[in-house]
Amino acid sequence: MSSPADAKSACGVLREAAQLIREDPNRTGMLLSFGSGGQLVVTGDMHGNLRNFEKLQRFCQLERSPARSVLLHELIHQEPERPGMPDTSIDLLIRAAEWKCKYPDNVFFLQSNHELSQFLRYEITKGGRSVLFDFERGVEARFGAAAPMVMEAVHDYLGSLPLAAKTASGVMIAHSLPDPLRMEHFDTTIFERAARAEDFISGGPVHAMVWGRFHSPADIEFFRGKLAVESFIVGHTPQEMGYAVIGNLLILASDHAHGVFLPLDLGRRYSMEQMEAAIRKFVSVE
Ligand SMILES: [Mn+2]
Repeated sequence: MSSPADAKSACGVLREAAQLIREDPNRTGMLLSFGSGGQLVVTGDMHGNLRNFEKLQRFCQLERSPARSVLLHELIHQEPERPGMPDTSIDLLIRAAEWKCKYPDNVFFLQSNHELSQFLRYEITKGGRSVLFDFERGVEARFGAAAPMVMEAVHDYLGSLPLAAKTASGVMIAHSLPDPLRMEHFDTTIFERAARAEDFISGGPVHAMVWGRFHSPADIEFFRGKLAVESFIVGHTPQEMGYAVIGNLLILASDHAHGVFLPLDLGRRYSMEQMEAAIRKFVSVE
């Protein structure tokens, strides 16, 4: 268990990160925008994977790469190694928040369904396991009596997250896309305005955008036209081999040994083939 001083410093970084995220100069409403300079390193779901996170930090070398940015999502809710083991993904969340505080102009985050569920306290069950309960149990294991205070700071962070990012070259990055049946009436004004309470719950655009699954190339074409973008990069759908390409949608996974990430040069346009060729495996990083 960590000391009360650790709990205090954890709360400090989570709250500072939340404030930086809310006041991000790259942000309008729920959308982050990236210009045409430098590189953006895009990841898929992380789910508490500290090993891949540390590799990402070594690859990014933000201490000497001011023109490189990195975009992360779905940091929390880890599959325990064995049934009954605690979920320790709070450690990754705090480490990532520290990275943001140290490099506020280079580290960015997006909302995801697991983080939104934790924020709303809507339980998700995975193979009969209550993931919110397991996460909170992990925070208790780490911080003991100070756990409720840490959970409040986690809550502040989770409520601060933007929904998507867009590059000047027309790539939209989000945790997922709305379910095909929700695409037609999806409220695209969410990308220009602040979110309201009803946007986060079922039927609202924040909820829809992080929970959708099963997109056909035709669905992706429809949504691409609706948002006037070239292509999408998402996470959310597990990818055993690290990634998948469906039409103009690239799905990345960063939460396991075959996980990947994608360094995108913001000054150039990519075909889907070029994007696929630029994918890096975590195993290739020392
Ligand atoms: Mn997800």
